[in-house]
Amino acid sequence: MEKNKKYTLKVIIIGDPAVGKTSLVKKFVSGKFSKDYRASIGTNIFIKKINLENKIETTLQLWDIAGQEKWIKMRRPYYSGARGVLIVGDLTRRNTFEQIEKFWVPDIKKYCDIAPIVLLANKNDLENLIDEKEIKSLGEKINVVSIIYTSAKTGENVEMAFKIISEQAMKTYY
Ligand code: G3D
Ligand code: MG
Repeated sequence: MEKNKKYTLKVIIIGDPAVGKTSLVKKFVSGKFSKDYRASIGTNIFIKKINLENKIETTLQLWDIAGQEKWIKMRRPYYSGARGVLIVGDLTRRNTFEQIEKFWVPDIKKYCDIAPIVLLANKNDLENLIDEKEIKSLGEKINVVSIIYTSAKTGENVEMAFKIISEQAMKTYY
């Protein structure tokens, strides 16, 4: 960790279609973002400057899948170099949490094993159909650093979610 160096943190956001990945990213970067569409790998990359507690100038690079989540052919460049992973489930659809364990975590293990994971239980503004204990036990099983209930609609905990994954991602430099 060097004081004068500028850091770029690549953070990827994954999860089943329509869980709210793009909405969360857009809520967080609101207005100040520059968007970079990379058709070749089917992703949007959003950039935002952030201030972490250590005061080191840091650029957050958020990778969001643009298109069909499970289909993305270019998995390696998507995952490669990620220092943090946000996995999103939809509190109104149990299946989206089941898929985290069955599909998304094996993918992470394959391509970016060491990156810290934060689990987001999104759409907390709607009726919550999944028991808190189940989500907690999923989080323990897949070894997440944190579980956060969010709403991209109301903005609940959105800042906090990105702050936590950024702090965790920064630790991978230590
Ligand atoms: P994705 O990027 O994971 O595929 P999107 O998901 O961000 O495109 O969101 C899918 C739909 O869910 C969108 O609805 C979006 O507005 C809605 N959504 C996302 N997050 C929340 C949330 O926290 N609360 C509620 N109530 N809705 C949310 P539409 O109708 O535009 O397709
Ligand atoms: Mg999307």
